[in-house]
Amino acid sequence: MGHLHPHPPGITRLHQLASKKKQTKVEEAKKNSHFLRGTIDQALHSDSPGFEQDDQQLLKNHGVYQQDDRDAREANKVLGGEREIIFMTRIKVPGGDLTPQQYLGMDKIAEELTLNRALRVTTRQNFQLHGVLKGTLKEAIKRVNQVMLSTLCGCGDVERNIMAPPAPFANPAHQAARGLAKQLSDALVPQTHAYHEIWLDGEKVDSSLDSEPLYGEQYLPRKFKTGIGLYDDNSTDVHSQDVGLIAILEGDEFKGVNILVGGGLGMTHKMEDTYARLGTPLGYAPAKHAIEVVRTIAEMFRDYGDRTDRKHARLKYIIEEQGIDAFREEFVSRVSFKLEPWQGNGHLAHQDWLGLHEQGDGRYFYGQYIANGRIMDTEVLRMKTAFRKIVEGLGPRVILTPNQNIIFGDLSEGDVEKLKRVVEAYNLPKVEGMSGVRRGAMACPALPTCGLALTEAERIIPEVLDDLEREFVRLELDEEPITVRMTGCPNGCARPYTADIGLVGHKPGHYDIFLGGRLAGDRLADLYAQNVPQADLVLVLRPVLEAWAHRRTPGQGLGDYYQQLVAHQVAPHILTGSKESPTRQTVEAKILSLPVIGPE
Ligand code: SRM
Ligand code: SF4
Repeated sequence: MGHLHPHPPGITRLHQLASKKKQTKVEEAKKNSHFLRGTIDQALHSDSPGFEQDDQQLLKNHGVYQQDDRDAREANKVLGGEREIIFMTRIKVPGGDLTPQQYLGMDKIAEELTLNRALRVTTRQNFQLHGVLKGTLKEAIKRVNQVMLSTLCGCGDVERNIMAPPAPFANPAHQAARGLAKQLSDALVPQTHAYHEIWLDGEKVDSSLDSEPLYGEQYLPRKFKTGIGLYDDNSTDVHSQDVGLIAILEGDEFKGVNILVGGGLGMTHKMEDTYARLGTPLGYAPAKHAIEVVRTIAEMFRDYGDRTDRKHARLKYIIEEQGIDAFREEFVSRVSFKLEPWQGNGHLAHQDWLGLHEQGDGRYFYGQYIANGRIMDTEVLRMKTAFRKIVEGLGPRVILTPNQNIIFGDLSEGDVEKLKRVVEAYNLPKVEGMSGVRRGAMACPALPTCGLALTEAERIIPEVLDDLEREFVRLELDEEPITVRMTGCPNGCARPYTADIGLVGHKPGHYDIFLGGRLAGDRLADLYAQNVPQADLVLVLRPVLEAWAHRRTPGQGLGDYYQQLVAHQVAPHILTGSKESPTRQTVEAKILSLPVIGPE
């Protein structure tokens, strides 16, 4: 650990925090864990319903979260029962790319080994299984590995799943940029034997023989995220990543990457020193150095991240507090190549890739909408069965998208016809006729599985979207492309702070409304209204929606229009002067006081 380079005099470099605080308990747990072993194996084979605190922390690095069914908490309390412990496992899928066999393997695992029989596509192109029981946790992970997938580093203080633009275009440059996700994933995976020993019955290795050249025995100070984007497809939200790589393609060649550092969205209510932040440009590197770029930044995070306070232990705080110049100096001193200036001045665009598209090799891909990424069968929609039929019948390439949807790729014209018939037969949601708000909506799981949720998100968003759709139809805005993202707490798992409308759980039944992000994902939203009851969300949004509908310039998106209001000092914080929930009267008064802003 601590491979710090000596600083030549006169050069600004990063410095370690001069904190006298002790390292956190999680750091202690990692340090004492013998490379992520802890007592996980013993606990797994014991009668205890769950794992001890330290093991719970270590388990995250194995892609496992101990949770409980929060719906059942009250009943269990009243009836004197214990919490019902269940496990979430996160399966890493670099770039979201799956073979048909992998998809079908995951479908079967979900069917046989989870309580809700569902697969969930996450906002980082992974799969999550919810409601795995302790008795079958090992079997679940074993079977995930049998289909050549892994849960290692699904969560925890390591490099998380590497995201990539999901569209499977045949162009070699595009393929190469997407392929980088898998290469990075392989290059940054931990070397410990613990995972194999515990879950795959691998040979027991003396932990003194283990070593982690990149991570060290304490691993990273916190999670670390990398996403690859393209100027014409920023669905991976590169600005919200610790490292965002914008791939520069020229003809058939993947030339290099513009590098953003220090993005991150998590924050905590009432803690102003926690905040969402967009990545800052670091420079440009030729594609052949992309792995070294990410590895070096991970090493710098390892060496300088704050191990005394987990809320402060993200790369974004290093960049914000010590400045990009110091960071760049240090980076340049560590890498083997010359960092070049940022290339070009391209603008990012958003894509959801829903519906049918040509791949460029005579074949097609089809993006299928999934509400909140939840692939399951219900009484009204047998989506999981339909997907199984498609994958069994057509053997397509399968790609999970950063918008929680799925792409079936490599389809011939005949396959497309068959796929369309399955879509019809199972009445799967189609983009034709789908409102903009629904199409661009995402919500995090929140209740009942997420232990950090303050409010509902995934379960309530259908109602919220119904309300919003009615309003958008009334204002003839229903075809507008827009992102609406909802989370059950301020951690930002559905990336609400870069959306046009972000709805963030504040206290049960109440949400903060953020406005002013946009589809491109390159601008942070502002807090517009605080602590709004769910039933009043549309009412509180109405003044801005009405003004946008009637007074915007042609084609101007909601986020852009809102920023115009901000520039004219009409907003921000129309309603945030008071800590109280806004009442109907205050909202109506604001509507009346809102000045007319004409087109620029
Ligand atoms: Fe997240 C924690 C779900 C993407 C920021 N996130 C959690 C946990 C594991 C709750 C916990 O720690 O106990 C949630 C599990 C709930 C459940 O029942 O499934 C959870 N996060 C998710 C997912 C499943 C949301 C989704 O709708 O898909 C996403 C899984 C991604 C993946 O497959 O790896 C997910 N989380 C994100 C993102 C978006 C992204 O990465 O693009 C963010 C914001 C970006 C960032 O990291 O800044 C995000 N999650 C957080 C945070 C805040 C971190 C911080 O810096 O403060 C937490 C809390 C924590 O880590 O302590 C968190
Ligand atoms: Fe849980 Fe909050 Fe993330 Fe939603 S945003 S999944 S409530 S941590």
